Amino acid sequence: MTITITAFERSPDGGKGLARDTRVRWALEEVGQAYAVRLVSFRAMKEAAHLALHPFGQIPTYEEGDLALFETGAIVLHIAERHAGLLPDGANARARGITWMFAALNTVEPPILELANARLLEGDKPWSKERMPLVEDRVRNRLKQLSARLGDADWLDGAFSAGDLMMVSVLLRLRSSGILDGYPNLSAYVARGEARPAYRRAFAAQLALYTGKPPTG
Ligand code: GTB
Repeated sequence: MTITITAFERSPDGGKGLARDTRVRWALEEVGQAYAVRLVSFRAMKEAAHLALHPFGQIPTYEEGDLALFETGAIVLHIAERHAGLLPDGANARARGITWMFAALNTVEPPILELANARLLEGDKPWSKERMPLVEDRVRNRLKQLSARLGDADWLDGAFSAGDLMMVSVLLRLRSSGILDGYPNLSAYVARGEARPAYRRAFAAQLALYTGKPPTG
């Protein structure tokens, strides 16, 4: 059955892989599932046809036969449950992998998004300079905790899983801030994720859309 996802017709990052379709592409590449991409403009995202797929008018969405999903956590979990390669076989290890997906989305991503918003949307506010250290501290606090848990392991719980896919995707948003550099094991963890052939294919495919050059990954 054909899988179709949606992505930005014009990504604000010009293809740096930060838009959330990248994590869905990565998951599909990890499990070897082909997919089609439908590009959506910012205007079309808020129109009825897209809102029927995504009530909040965002990308990505995921369609497979008569199934339509939104929210990258739900989409990646769906892919991981239907195909081998993203979650271990044992019930407990599987539950732990899913726990890391939730941790990435519910505990680590929120302060990172707060920082991105503080910089991009609120940087010109008179109170921004005073607030910024607080926002950065919240990110550092999470990174310190995550770094302590990861230690010198390659992945968060044994073999690479959907939990790592989601955590690396979330951490990548920090790259331009330089904050990750203070946590060498997390920087190396992100680099390991990016070095995976499936990630490289996913990244190359989205980049090609915005540069017009064919994917090389
Ligand atoms: N919780 C949802 C999920 O995980 O699926 C969040 C989805 C979401 O935020 N989608 C964004 C969107 O559609 C794109 S990814 N935004 C348009 C809108 O809300 O109107 C967020 C994003 C966008 C651009 C960059 N960038 O260019 O750097 C990075 C991240």
